[in-house]
Amino acid sequence: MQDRVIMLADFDYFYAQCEELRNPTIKDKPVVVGVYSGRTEESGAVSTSNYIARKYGVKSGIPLFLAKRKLEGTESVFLPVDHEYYDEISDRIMRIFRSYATSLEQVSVDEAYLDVTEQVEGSFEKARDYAQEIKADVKNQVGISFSVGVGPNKIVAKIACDSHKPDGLTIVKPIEAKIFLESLDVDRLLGVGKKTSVKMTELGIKTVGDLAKFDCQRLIEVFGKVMGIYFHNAANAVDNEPVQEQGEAESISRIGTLKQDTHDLEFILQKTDELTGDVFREVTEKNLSFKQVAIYVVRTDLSSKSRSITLDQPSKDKETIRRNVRVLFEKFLSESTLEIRRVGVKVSVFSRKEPRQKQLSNFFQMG
Ligand code: DCP
Ligand code: CA
Ligand code: CA
Repeated sequence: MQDRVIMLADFDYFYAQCEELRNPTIKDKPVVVGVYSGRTEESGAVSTSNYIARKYGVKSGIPLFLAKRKLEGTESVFLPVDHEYYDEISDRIMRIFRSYATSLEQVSVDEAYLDVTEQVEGSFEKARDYAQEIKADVKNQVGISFSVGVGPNKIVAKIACDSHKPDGLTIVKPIEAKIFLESLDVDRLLGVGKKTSVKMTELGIKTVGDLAKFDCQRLIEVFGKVMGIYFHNAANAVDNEPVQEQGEAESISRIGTLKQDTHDLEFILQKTDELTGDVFREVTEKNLSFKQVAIYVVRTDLSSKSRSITLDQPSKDKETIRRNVRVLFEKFLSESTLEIRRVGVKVSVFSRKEPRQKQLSNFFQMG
């Protein structure tokens, strides 16, 4: 079998980078994006932060009050998460990725595997230029930077990507893959959680190299057949999992800013018609039927709301989206007098053509 060339792209400090994109004046300051739980002004947790804030020890998961304390005396900027906005940016980048790869597997809002074997004719030399080309294209079109790992399979690509951030590009050729993994702690491997890692320590396995040398039969006895074989192979940099689409998207949406803030239905519908056109094009491309139509609204005071309608029957039809968007806006405008700044159209609850394929990741629950 010809060696595959697999890329993992992971967007840099993603939520915070999106916020910098929307407001470049905050770029040189510590930026923290968090989920405010609402109980007190400062309760909640940090979702992520830019690299300036990270220098002060502010990272994902820590309490917001602690982040505030660490950044005391700086010109820090704290912002609430805006998932619709990040999803929209993520979708745009994923669409660009798709044009560069034979297959694309999106694993989260800010991460995707690309199989580019054909595009670079199996060459890891060409892969370097190719990755740089994709980075430049996304930077130009969207304005977001990301890190890339290139390897002969998904496991190696992922770890390669993690090894150099932000704006990294790390290439691990097939012949280097085993040595590249050897010195890492086992818990760097996907599927080695806390419990598994404790068990491995008991077995005297600390590094991926230890795991690679460990008797495979023993691994199967301890972790079961599926995971035992997976661990043995992964540690030896063997991974034949294909890069494959994770079923269909959960939803397809577009958001846009109105030319001026307004409360006028027809003015708003002009904009949503454009958005509906784009949503419909993607629905058609992917040959999907949807059962839910939703609108998203950002008002002048920056508060955001969404409303949805569930259809009786799955539909593939543009007119159905338009009609329901109109109904939703008529109702929404009659309930709220605030002017509207941004609007979005979303369809979701897709009928699947076939059931999702069982993924190896389904087994990771046991870790
Ligand atoms: N995220 C979150 N809560 C966490 C971890 C992550 O809400 N505990 C969100 C915010 C991140 C996004 O997921 O921007 C992607 O997570 P990553 O782990 O990839 O981290 P970042 O993209 O923020 O930073 P990095 O540059 O290290 O990839
Ligand atoms: Ca990231
Ligand atoms: Ca990520």
